[in-house]
Amino acid sequence: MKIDILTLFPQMFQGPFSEGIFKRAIDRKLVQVNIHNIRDYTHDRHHTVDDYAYGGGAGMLLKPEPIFEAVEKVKQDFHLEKGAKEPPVILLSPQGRLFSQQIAEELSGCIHLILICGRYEGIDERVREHLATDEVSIGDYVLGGGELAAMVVVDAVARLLPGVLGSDASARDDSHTTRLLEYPQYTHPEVYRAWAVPEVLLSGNHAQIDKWRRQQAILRTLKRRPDLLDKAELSPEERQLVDSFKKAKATPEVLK
Ligand code: 6GU
Repeated sequence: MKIDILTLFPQMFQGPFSEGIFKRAIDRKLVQVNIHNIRDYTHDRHHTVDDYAYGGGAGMLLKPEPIFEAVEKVKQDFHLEKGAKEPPVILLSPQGRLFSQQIAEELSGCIHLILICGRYEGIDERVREHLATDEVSIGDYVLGGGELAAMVVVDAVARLLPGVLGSDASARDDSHTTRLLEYPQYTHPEVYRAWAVPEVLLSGNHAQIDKWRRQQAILRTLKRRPDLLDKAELSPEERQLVDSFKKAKATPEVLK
């Protein structure tokens, strides 16, 4: 997968892509990330990327021309290489659709992504209307710009690509892929400061362990993110268990 990111702050991307699984994925050419400085696509002497809003109001807006030209350039370069179809052009902004594991999975099927990081007080509406094919937000809070959001999106997408993680099982069993939160996990030592690992995990009985983990995942989701359970794939018995807990006004002991 090739990912082109348009930003006014290319330096911000130095860290995340040079460490850990990301660096390995890039080194192994499973993903190629190119950072483009929007300022490089200006033509005036002062390299102007922003300007006042028509109609007045505080704050500067990102101008459309450098952004259109940057997107057109990276599309053209890729097409010359591959003869590929139009890639998604994703504007990162607090007004976008809320990013989720489902969107990450959807995007992980693309061979080329173009991400535009918004900045300042906003962006000329024509970018949104005539250039971006999608607009994504990572949550209901306001960041200084789309850069950190772009890193979040790229991280979530890249780890779904074949071969990026050590084992495909680790991605498949994640919280949110199964639509349940993860069950509690323990490693050595067996007793730490008098806190023992749950006995069932030491039993060697894998059917029991699987059952316990599944139950813990459901209970934890019910306690922390009951909204997720509506969409989770539960067996009829599990669904009944959840419904009975939900109906009970008193908090069951297991949920405390
Ligand atoms: Cl994508 N951009 C900005 N500026 N703020 C955000 C966001 C994006 N997602 C959540 N907050």
